[in-house]
Amino acid sequence: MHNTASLPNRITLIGAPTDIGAGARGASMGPEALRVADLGPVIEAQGFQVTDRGNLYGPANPWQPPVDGYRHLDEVAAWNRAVHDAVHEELSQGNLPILLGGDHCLGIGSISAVARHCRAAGKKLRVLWLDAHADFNTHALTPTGNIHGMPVACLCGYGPAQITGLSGQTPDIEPGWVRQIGIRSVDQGEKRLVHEAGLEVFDMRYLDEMGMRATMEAALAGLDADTHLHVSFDVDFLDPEIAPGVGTTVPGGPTYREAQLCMEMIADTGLMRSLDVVELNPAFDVRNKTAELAVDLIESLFGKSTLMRRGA
Ligand SMILES: [Mn+2]
Repeated sequence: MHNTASLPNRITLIGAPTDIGAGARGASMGPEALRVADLGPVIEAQGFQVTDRGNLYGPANPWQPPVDGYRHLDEVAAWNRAVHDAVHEELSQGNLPILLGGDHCLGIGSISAVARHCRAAGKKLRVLWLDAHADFNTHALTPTGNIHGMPVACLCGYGPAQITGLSGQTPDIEPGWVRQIGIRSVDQGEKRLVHEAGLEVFDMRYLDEMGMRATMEAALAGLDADTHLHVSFDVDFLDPEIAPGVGTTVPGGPTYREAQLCMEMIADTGLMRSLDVVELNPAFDVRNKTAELAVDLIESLFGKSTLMRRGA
């Protein structure tokens, strides 16, 4: 199946330059690093019309300790409201938004907007969460209070009022709509909640045993023309050997070839309608190579195939 022709022709880049939910500073420089690595032109070269609407604006990072298990909750909420509105606006116009993070707490704003859009349009939603971490912590479980470890929980209704139900309904999404891929670091209490909620997790053990192809076949099973596929790409999904420019590296992630296959199989569905690219941290990068790798993989998400295929 090679259906990329059915992707919307108009792509919008939305920068959200903040590290408000992270445990290290620097993801705020992510959007610019992706632009420097030529993200817009690379997608344009594949025949899409790309509009960069610049960066959203939000509160500075006060770098405070957690309060009641949350760091910077008010600031996180403000950033996510801004992201929600921007992403929802683009979807309403029929455009395919790419959120340039920023840390992964911004997935709350982005995916709540997608959920709201899908609810109104009567579309099914499938969320692919490419990440080293499950991001399913709560204030009671979190060892750090960093909200970038909580977005999936918040979207599924486990979180404070300011950052749950942004879509106009709590929970914003059902755990059964999510497929997590590449997971290899989950906190103890978080593990229990992941099982309780019934999240479908394809962890690195699964990937090792089954391979990327079978993993993606399982993660993409059951999609149809009425499904909106959202990809939330945390750059720490990738093995740190190839992607050092992230705040929370975990060894043992997908290789370059495995990551390419993952992206190509998503592209083959022709169903991706929104994308987050988060946690890129230029402060830890080496000559912008992680940003360049992310752009290379995004190019595959938009249909570049390394193999010559009939009709492609
Ligand atoms: Mn993440």
